[in-house]
Amino acid sequence: TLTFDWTDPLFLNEQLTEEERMIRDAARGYCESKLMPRVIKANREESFDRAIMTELGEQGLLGATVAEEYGGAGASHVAYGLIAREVERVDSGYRSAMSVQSSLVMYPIEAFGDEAQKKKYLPRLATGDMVGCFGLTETDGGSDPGAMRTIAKPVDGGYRLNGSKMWITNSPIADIAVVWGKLDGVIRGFIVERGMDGFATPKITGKLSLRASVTGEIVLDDVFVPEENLLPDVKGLKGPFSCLNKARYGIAWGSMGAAEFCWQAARDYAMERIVFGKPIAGTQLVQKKLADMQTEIALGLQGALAVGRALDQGAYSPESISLMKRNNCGKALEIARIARDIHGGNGISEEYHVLRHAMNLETVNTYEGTHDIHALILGRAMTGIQAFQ
Ligand code: TGC
Ligand code: FAD
Repeated sequence: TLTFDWTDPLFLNEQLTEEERMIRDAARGYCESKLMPRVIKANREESFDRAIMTELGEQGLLGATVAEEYGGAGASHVAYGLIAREVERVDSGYRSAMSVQSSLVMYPIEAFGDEAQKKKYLPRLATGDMVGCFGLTETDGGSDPGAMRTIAKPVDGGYRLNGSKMWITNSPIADIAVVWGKLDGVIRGFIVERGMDGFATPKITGKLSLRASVTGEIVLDDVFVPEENLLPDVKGLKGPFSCLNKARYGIAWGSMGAAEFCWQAARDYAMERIVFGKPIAGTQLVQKKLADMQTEIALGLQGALAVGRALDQGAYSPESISLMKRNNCGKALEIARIARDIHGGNGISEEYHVLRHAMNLETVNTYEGTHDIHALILGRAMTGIQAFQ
């Protein structure tokens, strides 16, 4: 018989397999003991500790769904989502570093690369020995990646790449970049390696969000990329969008991890904080806010689980992913802001973490397709009318 647990009101725990629970608990242990103690300093100093990638690799948290023969964990999409939730419970920036490596770098190499590329890159990406980044967005409008200007020209033995990418997670520390550019007008993926002439990755500073993650540009100044670094098995926007499906799905879980942290912190704070002679947790307004948080999180997690189970059965539905990415990011941001409010003045202090989460979630609500872009994807699927242009 199931008994009511306010932290898990819709019995998520019971719906997981034994293996998924083990992966979740191991991830939680690592995140609490190793990531949480570093996050305040990292956020304050706007710095990302490269060693985290190696640690994530040691813990088996990179490329969770990638096949074991290439160094991945061969785990379920649900397990991947549970990892994202635990990492983002600490910080969305740490989850970014993990999900870019797993969904946006390892996944396209596994899905669209040839055997030599898989053998060369995947095992080292899985251990965190190598860091990757994903270059799709450009300065002139990230929402419309089809308008990209990066081009590849065929030359003897390979291609010359010219262009630039903006807002690229991990680029300043990346050893390789999966870069999307147009070859004869068709979007193709290229694996660009650190050290190739003309490849530079300046760091973007002054971010007020996702400060514990390193973000940069990618500058491609006539970079020669050999033929063997072209991803052979995909053409068109389907390439980058297939990667985004995986990453957006992970974000649907991850954002709920950040929301859970904020909700439980708000609940604990409200229990302790005495105002007008009683705990604020004993006021109707605060209880309603906590109940709203609990409800949205429980529903958001169930939705993410449903999409994960579908992905594990091979069902492929980008619109379901858009629905959950949009909903969970929007709800998490709202929850973080209200948790900040419940903390009163203390809520603006780094010590309480809730405003850091709220600031991070501003990015999470924007990258991988903004809240409104996902509404347009859903609107198009419902009406058959494209409202982007
Ligand atoms: P559209 O005409 O809709 O489609 C063009 C072609 O792509 C195919 N396609 C998909 N394939 C697989 N999965 C999906 N989700 C797909 N969506 C579209 C489609 O079938 C078509 O194929 P074909 O063969 O018919 O040509 O394209 P559009 O240009 O009208 O696109 C509009 C829109 C808004 C849907 C799209 O551009 C969009 O999603 N914009 C948002 C861009 C975005 O999400 N950027 C993310 C950058 S990466 C990032 O933010 C990483 S942060 C990570 C971190 O730090 O954690
Ligand atoms: P724009 O496309 O200019 O959008 C601006 C506003 O206009 C938004 O509110 C949008 O919803 C709205 N809008 C746009 N079109 C329409 C329309 N047709 N109708 C109604 N409203 C519309 N990209 C990568 O490729 N790789 C990465 O690793 C990566 N990491 C990132 C890390 C950080 C910290 C950040 C901030 C961004 C990252 N991005 C990355 C880029 C991210 O995906 C883009 O910022 C995002 O897709 C939005 O693009 P944009 O910033 O150009 O905004």
